[in-house]
Amino acid sequence: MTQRLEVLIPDLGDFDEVEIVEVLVAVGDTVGIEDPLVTLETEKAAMEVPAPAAGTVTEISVDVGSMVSQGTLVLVLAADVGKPEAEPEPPSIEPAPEKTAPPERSAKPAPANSAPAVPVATRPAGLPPINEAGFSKAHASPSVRKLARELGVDLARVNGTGQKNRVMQDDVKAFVKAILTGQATAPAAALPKVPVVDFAKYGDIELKKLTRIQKISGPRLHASWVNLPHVTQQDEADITDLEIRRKSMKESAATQGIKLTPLAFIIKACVIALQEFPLFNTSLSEDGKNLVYKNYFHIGFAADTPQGLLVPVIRDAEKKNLYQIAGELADLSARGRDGKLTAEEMRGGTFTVSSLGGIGGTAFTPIINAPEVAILGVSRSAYKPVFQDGDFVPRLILPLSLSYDHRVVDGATGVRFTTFLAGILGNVDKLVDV
Ligand code: CAO
Repeated sequence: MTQRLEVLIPDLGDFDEVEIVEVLVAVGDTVGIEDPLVTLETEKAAMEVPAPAAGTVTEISVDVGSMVSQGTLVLVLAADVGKPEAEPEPPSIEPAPEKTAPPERSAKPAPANSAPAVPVATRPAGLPPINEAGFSKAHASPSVRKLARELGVDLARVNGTGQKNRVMQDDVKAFVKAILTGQATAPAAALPKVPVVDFAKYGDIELKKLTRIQKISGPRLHASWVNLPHVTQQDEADITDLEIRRKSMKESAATQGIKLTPLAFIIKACVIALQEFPLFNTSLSEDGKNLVYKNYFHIGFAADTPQGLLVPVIRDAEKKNLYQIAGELADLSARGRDGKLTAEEMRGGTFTVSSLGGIGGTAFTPIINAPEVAILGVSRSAYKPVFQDGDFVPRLILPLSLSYDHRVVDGATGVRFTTFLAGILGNVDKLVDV
């Protein structure tokens, strides 16, 4: 049985009017209780409005860019009734994963229907610090979040015993007890801090705000760097023949409005290599006990935009030919530069390519787009003398830098992958035919 449920913007505390920066659902989507519906952004923080009940979205009344205030209708749910989830709670606003400012938001008394931010006053010794991004993503009700805040517990580290692994009050208490009684060890201590320097003491300075994208991508890059043991395998591919073929195809591609750059060939080659080495298209499960093999190839590519680094995703790249891939590359990167990509167009990637070849460089260490397990970095191709049949001949050499998660891929497999990839790039017929 369903019931019409209007989801309204709750009390915004310090703010009268805020902007909707993301609409995370579409009409027809099924949502679970507390699934995020929209993201709001204030000068201080991004916040999500979660679903107050499980159900199906039947109407959406806001768009990206809409200014909203308390009581504005966000959307209408056909809410499932009759099978209530554990611990029903009133609607609340949760800080969005990428931004954290709960202590600031708690400057005023928390509104009745929002999850109040509670400063950590009594963190028991030995508890690891809270990772805000993980905390806000954890599956728990506002009252459990409040308890975790009070106790200084990082919800992301607590095993949930509720429905769909929802973290319950008893789970939080058991977590603290286990650490206090020595039954569980606290994870590694916080990272040592870099020194804080008063730069103004040494000369004139100016402050420039990070862009929204920089604020989101910075912590994600950092999380990958500190959580995933990176190894970067350097290699080279001979793309002399590929480049001759690309140039011969460039004009006919241009008549279809397509700019055929080396990157389309590289992405195509990566898909073939991933099909041969599916390990590189996996992710570690959250508990680290399983590998998730994905039978689809959604290839992300790093795009340099005025707002910062974006990673749009080419979906089902294995089903697309070179022209289709090149067309999507151009479309996604142009819209990325204009700030017109949707969040959905940057999700679900299984492997990423970061090409700096249009700019320069000879090698670099790309950071894995976790939870993916590998990323290919590409630098600028250059003619080099290669010894062939007793002579040095000029060949166009493309530098490849493959970073992989060493928990998943070992060194021998890493170099087998780049060797295979270089072979594919060296055999252009394999790329053009498929
Ligand atoms: N070697 C030599 N030349 C290359 C090359 C390579 N590896 N890759 C591209 N080029 C050439 C192209 O052929 C093109 O030349 P022409 O105009 O003469 O044909 C020129 O460089 C510019 O290419 P492009 O940048 O417009 O197109 P692309 O498909 O190579 O790249 C995109 C598209 C979106 C990936 C790129 O614009 C970009 O943003 N790159 C930066 C990615 C980045 O920041 N990565 C780092 C992330 S942190 O790890």
